[in-house]
Amino acid sequence: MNAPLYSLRNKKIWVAGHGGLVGSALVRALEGRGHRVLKAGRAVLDCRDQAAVMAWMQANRPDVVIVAAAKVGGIGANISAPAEFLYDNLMIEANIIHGAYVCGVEKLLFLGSSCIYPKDAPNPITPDALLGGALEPTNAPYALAKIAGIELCRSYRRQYDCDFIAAMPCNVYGVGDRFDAAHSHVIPALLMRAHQGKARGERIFSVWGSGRPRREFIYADDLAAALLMLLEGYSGEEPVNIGGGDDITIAALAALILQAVDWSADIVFDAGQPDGVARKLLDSSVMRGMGWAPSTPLPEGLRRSYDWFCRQKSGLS
Ligand code: GFB
Repeated sequence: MNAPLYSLRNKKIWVAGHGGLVGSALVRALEGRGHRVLKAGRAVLDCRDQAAVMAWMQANRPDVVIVAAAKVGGIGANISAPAEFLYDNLMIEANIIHGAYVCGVEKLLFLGSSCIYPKDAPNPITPDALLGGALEPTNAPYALAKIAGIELCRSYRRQYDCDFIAAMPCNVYGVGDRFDAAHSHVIPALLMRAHQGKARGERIFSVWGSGRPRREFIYADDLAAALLMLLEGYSGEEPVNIGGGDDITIAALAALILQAVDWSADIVFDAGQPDGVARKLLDSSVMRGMGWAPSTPLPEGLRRSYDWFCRQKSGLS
């Protein structure tokens, strides 16, 4: 193996947002490799508060920062709270990225989302599609905040030579996800709804929208492995796409969810709910070129996520 561009060995690594879906997967990956991880829960540090972020960073002096802290949610959450999706994310990323510059952080990785790309971008989507057209309206505030984060990384790199990079994952799911019928992303929302429908002995599985949109998914631990590879092997101003490699329709996903939950029901589409963007398959050739590939097939990832959800519900973990 080639020597890494940047080694994480003996570095103090702050995972901002360590309790979230991606943050907790990063902590598992980093601690599994023996790295020292700094954590600051929400009760300790509100990342929207510039003075608090600066004081915490100056006191703790991380060498490496991963910006996994964000206000996130599914299509319903984005539609119902556009102000927070824009404001919270702008504040979090501006405070942490500027703080990293002031504190002389050696390497910073900012996490965005595939929804930064125009809604009509040709698939698979390459980073040069950025800002080439109108955004998907259901998540434009979130997307604009994430585009600002990419531009912050790029600008501090250009002006101050900071080694700040940005990664754009597709839809993430897995252990540690937020299960909430109205606000979650599609996988936790449907797993939860199927779980409840089965428990109540129902025969109808209600799924939002037409079932025709296609989505690309990545298991959180596969994403964490890719992110560590990027930290050690990538330095550049272009955001790096990270996707599972193929996409499926929401209708096909719903059928997989029924299998994962072992529930026999008829899938009924609720046309009163939004579809969002029709398709957003990423071109992940940079990651593939670095030798990364996801290792968790979707049915397996769904089973693991559902097992975790059931254990949480029964208070076992
Ligand atoms: O996961 P999701 O909310 O995110 O929805 P987006 C994906 C697709 O699943 C949409 C359909 O076509 C939904 O209509 N869907 C079906 C459902 N049933 C459900 C359900 O019960 N709950 C949910 N949530 N969806 C988000 C963005 O877009 O993707 C965020 O809003 C972020 O900003 C995230 O970028 C990755 O892929 O549509």
